[in-house]
Amino acid sequence: MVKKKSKRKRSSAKSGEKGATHQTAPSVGDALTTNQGLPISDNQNTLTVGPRGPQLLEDHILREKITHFDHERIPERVVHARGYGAHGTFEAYEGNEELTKAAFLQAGVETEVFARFSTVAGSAGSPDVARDVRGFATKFYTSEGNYDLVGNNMPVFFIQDAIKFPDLIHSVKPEPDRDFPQAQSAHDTFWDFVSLTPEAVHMLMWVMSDRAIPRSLRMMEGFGVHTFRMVNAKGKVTFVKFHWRPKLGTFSVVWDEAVKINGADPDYHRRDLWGAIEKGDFPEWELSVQAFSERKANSFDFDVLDPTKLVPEELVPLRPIGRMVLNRNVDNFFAETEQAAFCPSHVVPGIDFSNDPLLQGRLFSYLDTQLSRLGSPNFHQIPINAPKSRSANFQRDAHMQMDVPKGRAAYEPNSLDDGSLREHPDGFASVPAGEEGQKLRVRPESFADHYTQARQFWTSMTDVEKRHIIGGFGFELGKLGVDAVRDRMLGHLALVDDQLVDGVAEKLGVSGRGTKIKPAVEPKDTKPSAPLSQYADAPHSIEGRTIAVLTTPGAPSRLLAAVKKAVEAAGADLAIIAPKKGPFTTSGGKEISPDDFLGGAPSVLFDAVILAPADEDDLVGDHAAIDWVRDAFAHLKVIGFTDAAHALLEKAGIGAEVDRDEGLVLLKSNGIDEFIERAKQHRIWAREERMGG
Ligand code: HDE
Repeated sequence: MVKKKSKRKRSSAKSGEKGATHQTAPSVGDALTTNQGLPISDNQNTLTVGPRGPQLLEDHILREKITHFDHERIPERVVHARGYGAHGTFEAYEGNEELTKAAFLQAGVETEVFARFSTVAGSAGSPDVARDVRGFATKFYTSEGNYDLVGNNMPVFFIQDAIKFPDLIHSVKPEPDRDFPQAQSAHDTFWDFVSLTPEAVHMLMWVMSDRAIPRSLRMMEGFGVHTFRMVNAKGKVTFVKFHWRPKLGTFSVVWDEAVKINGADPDYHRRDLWGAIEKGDFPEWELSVQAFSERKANSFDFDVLDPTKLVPEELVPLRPIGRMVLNRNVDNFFAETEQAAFCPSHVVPGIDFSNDPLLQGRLFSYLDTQLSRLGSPNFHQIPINAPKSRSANFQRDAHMQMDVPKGRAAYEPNSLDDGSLREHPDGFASVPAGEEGQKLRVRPESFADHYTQARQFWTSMTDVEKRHIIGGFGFELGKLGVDAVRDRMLGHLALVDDQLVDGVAEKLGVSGRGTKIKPAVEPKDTKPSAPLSQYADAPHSIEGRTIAVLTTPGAPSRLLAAVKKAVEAAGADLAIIAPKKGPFTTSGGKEISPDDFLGGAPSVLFDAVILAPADEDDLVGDHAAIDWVRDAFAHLKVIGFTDAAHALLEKAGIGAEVDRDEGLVLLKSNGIDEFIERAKQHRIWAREERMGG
């Protein structure tokens, strides 16, 4: 009796089984059913007239299955189509009550969250490491309703007014006559548009920097971009800018690596995020705000309502308000990540908007897009979008209504049913900001300086970052077919910095500084701002990274064990790569299975590498192995090697580098610690300079 009960419970908990508790056919216990609950006797064959005859329209089981399949896809997001998400928790720090009355930001409150990271331009199937802005959207399921912080990994944007957004996106998406290139801004229409839109120049500096090719979604910053308002219990209003800082630091891959990763593993970022969460290595970010009064904002020489400007941290430092840990992968990508609907208009009491014209446009756009993408104003009932707090009103009906509201009255006020559903004094109330003026279509003059902050970004970069920005512009402008567009763009860069424009012109092999552009406002020189640089003060760590050992059957077992211990102690993972995927025996006689094989796991997939062949003749005749080593070197990785790897280094053309490159570390008695220490530098930047990169 007891047994029977528990069996029933188990089967009704199976995923995909709807209404299992009502099933009354014990004889067909685990049977597949139609969507109507009809047990299916044959899921292999269509209903036909005789074994070789035509199919019958009557086959409602086939038709239901195929119809459902035919409608499986929903429209992908018009931007940010390629994305990956995970669940987690947000915990608020102490001391935020002075800033905001938002319940989820009060000391110690824990709130469930769902975060989705994305690229902007590519379609849902595009590669992860395309050069692009990354979306960083977080849904907080607070006790006062859902709050969505829908940001990016860069603190500014291309345009100042929402009315330009369709033009911007049409320019970056595949060109409409030929439908290419996919997931790339390296084409004429994008650069045509931005070169005619000087307000884009600051953002272009960010997009051509390494920020646009992150090492991992776990190693990206996030920004709310716009200025928002916070309101405390006494009604005091403060302007805020949101910042997410990753615990692992902000790191990127190098461009040639990005290009190759996209072929070797187009899912590089999602695999990395999913894998880290699966093994309990939970990604973490701290949320901070820059908080300032309207009076202070008026003292800045830029406008805080202009989304192409940031507030340098020297003017307003970051104030940490909480931290987010992502600790659970989705059970079903479509149901959760794909159907997640973020809207900047989803706010809670204590958080409000500013007049940033880009934000104001977004407040309209996201709700509208959900209606077209998810097909119904009831999208808030889909589990991933449903608030975890109470939600109750008299909105009714529409496509795919999941609720079954009771009662006779669907209006407020009413006295027939329970008429207690009324507005509440503690509910959301907009900041009573005084607004007055003429109706007009005009860009504020305070938005007119398009180059000062672009120049500040440039002067805040390390030499390495400057080199990479020049490389980014060089690559993209080099792809253009229309010289006039290229020259116009060079003209903008000339207003940012001479070294920048000369560096890009040199990459392109053109002389001069492009078409002369007259700025609306002459750019000013400002002090550099250290936090704008990724690498000026990067953490010294290999936490969350993967180190690969390339070895062969008969691999040195003691070395493998010591390396594994050291790598794991530093918070990283070790991957063993061998010529073939099958198991092999180490020098100690132990049978091990490699994590991957040479042809399937190029060195671009790893952060630092070790060459440890069993014998010095091993791998020297293997082109894949030689490419593996050459790429690791060219991508500035730290390379540990054993004596037996000398021949392989020679074959890869880097034997002579051993004496002058600090990233080539011989693994002898203390070599492993040295290897780990060097790998913590992320890359050997001096090598790039030496190689003229
Ligand atoms: Fe978005 N944006 N956006 N955007 N955006 C969308 O909404 C839009 C902008 C951002 O993971 C769309 O649900 C307009 C800035 C993220 O699901 C759409 C304007 C920032 C995501 C839309 C902007 C963002 C989106 C497409 C200019 C950084 C992905 C699908 C006024 C602060 C959210 C969707 C997710 C998605 C419109 C500019 C971030 C069409 C009109 C600035 C992270 O509604």
